[in-house]
Amino acid sequence: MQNTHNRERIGILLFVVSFGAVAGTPVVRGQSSLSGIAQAQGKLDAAAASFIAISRNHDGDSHTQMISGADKTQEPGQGSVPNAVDIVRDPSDVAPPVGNRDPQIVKVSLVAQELEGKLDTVLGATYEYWTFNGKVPGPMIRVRQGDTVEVTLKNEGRLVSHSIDLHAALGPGGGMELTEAKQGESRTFTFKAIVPGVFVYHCGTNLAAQHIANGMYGLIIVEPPGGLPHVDHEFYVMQGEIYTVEDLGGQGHQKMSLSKLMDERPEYFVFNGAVGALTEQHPMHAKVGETIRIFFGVGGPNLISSPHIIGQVLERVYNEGSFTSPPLTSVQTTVVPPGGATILEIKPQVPGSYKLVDHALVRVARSLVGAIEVTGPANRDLFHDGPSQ
Ligand SMILES: [Cu+2]
Repeated sequence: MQNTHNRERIGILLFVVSFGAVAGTPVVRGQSSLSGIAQAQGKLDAAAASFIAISRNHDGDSHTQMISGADKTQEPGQGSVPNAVDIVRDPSDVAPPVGNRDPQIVKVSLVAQELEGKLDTVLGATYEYWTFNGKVPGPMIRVRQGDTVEVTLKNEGRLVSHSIDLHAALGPGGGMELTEAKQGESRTFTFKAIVPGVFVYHCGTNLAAQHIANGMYGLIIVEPPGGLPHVDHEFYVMQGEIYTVEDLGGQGHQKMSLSKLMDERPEYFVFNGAVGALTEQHPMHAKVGETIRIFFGVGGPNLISSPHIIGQVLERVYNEGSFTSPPLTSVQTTVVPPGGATILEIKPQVPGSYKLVDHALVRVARSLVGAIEVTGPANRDLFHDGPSQ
């Protein structure tokens, strides 16, 4: 009952805070920070700015803490697990392009690891992540159409079996049965990557949704012959859901809630595994006029994403991760299902901070936001304050 009550309260407060900030009227504690951030991010529309401000203000406190009803007298970090590790995958940690080469044998080594990781470094929240190679998402695998891919999964976990199902592998389970490894075991299987595209891989061990929610997902890119067109920057972003017993904004170790997982009701939505992963920790950087490619996947496990970059129109979208269909052009917001992926391409012409969001915007308040920081000369012809002359 208490949880239900808190959730209702969060919903009501979120509505009040966001509506108040949009309307520019004084609302609750944090309004000054809301306004400050809205001004600093002047290129954001007001609604988006308010949501982002809710997600995290920058005075070292967190607005989510207040709206979740947590004890405001607690210091950030109190109750944290001392040996928690950073599980965030830097979005610039992209596998190198395949380029123009003939098919070959590619060997991929993955290690299943169960780690106490940092969920929210400001609040000191931690979570027991299950990972491929210690980061969320797992490493990007990048091969050429026609390559023979030998995948070895070693299970270094101490709790449960793990496996890998690659959506690029054509055979029962996508390799899941062939790689199911108990604690301490290592399993290998081989497949031929005959279909090009951007594919999700994930742990398939029962309960697969639990393994995925805990962080066991990644992308495998199967490039067509000749490779992909050159761009100036490539990034790797995946969206996930985290289901904790405690409401959003808790401190210390956060236990997983299987009942919330079954109800498809996450407390956190995250890019690359943790709160602030693509803002405070690893914002993406580019210069005006440079081309940016984001490999974007949804681990999920449950909910559809509607990726959008505030202040940009996506120049190209490789819809559903397909390389055999021509990319869509001039797209405002696209859609990516759980277990699906896409490529988002932009070329910003105006300097500033652009926010990658899921346009189900309340998820920004549940920490789902990334930053693309673009530097360079102003472009008054395209965008400026004040009247036209
Ligand atoms: Cu697993």
